[in-house]
Amino acid sequence: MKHKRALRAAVTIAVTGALAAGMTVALNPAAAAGTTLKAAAAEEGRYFGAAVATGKLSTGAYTTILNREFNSVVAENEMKWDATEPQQGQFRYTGGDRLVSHAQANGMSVRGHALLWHAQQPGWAQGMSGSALRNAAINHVTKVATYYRGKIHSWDVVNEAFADGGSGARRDSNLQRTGNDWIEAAFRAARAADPGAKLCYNDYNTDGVNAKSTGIYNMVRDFKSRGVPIDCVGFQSHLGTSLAGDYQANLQRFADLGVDVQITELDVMTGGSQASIFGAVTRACMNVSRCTGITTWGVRDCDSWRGSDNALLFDCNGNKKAAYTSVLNALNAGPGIPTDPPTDPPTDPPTDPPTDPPTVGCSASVSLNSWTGGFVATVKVTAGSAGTSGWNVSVPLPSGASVTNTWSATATGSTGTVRFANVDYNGRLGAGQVAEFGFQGNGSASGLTPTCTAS
Ligand code: 9MR
Repeated sequence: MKHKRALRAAVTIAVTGALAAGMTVALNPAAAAGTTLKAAAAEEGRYFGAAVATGKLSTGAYTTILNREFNSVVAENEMKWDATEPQQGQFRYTGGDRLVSHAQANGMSVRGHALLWHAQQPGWAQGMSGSALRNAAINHVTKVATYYRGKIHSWDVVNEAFADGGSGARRDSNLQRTGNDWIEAAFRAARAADPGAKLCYNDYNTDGVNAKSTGIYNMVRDFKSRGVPIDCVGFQSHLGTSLAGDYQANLQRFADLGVDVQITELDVMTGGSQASIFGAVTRACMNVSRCTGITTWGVRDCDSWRGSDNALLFDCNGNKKAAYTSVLNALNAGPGIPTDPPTDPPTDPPTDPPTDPPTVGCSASVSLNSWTGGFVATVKVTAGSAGTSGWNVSVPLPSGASVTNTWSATATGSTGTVRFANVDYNGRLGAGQVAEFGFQGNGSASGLTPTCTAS
């Protein structure tokens, strides 16, 4: 992966500010592009998955695409509570087993979906309440997670437990009425049953920073602070004709809590923006190092629960749509924010004694990840020989571009020349030391030329 990143066709614009005049533009050669979704995702250490209705595994046209393009599967319905425990205490794993065997035979990982949910409960559970329901629910988690122990990459332990709208509160349900701690009880039971599986909370309408996603964010933060075992958050991403501008920032804030994030049920309303929305979601995942994979909720348009929305990457004849190409290109473009340390060649000290006076100040270089309508810039600040006690980086933005979000620096202004000052933990740098900050924006920001001033 490092090799690929080092070779990636990224344009790095390195501009020295106070250190020297001039600009270096380094263009790296392109790495071999993945020609399937799974190959392109794998080159970035991610999986690319599909929800599967196991009844379709015997349809050749369907399975051909599934096996060629995807390296992760999730059961569209077969591992849900009504399917796996149709009568209390009587478990049925036929559908789930069929999917697991297909996955194992074809080198695919399996997402488990879903241990507890207010919907698709068996009739016997729908009629229960109180401690009887709580005990039955936890028993269900234990039994199913134990049965599939060692075979599941990530489990949706709890699905859709938060309310829509502005409350940010839990959804009312028979499970919720057993007590607010039902979710953590489920996660603890799942961990005990299958310690190797990543344990996820999964929900929809969480495609940006909003009341619902913030309610979930607060729960995850609370779980992490109290040691409740949670490893990941699934963002279903059943999308319409537009995408929240802070989709990536929302993923990132969860990742910053110390959990992985996954796009778990992606599908997008058909229309002019379908391909670009698919691409933007994929780029967002690539740009968040803890975004470990993407799953589309079905394979071909006609397999989708959304029917006439034609919401997937393949048409009903199995042809690749424009949305497919958009996703593949975004996977091949890789992350805009490298997670590995920079691989710049070491600079050897000069053999002759330097004739110039020692350099002071600082320099700044930008690496840019752009897409239609937006960008993420990562800025590296390098201290000169005198070190810094603080720094300021000025970045003139092209007209139409604006900064919407900044990390590890404080921004003054959002359009025109934006000034970024160090925050308290990254201003003091020794000679040659590096600090990194970033910002995200709307519009196009190609050709940024930052200037660094040290104090
Ligand atoms: O795709 C699933 C469809 O076949 C079922 O009829 C439906 C029943 O609730 O569930 C669909 O999958 C849902 C998933 O389990 C949870 N998130 C929303 C999905 C689409 O409704």
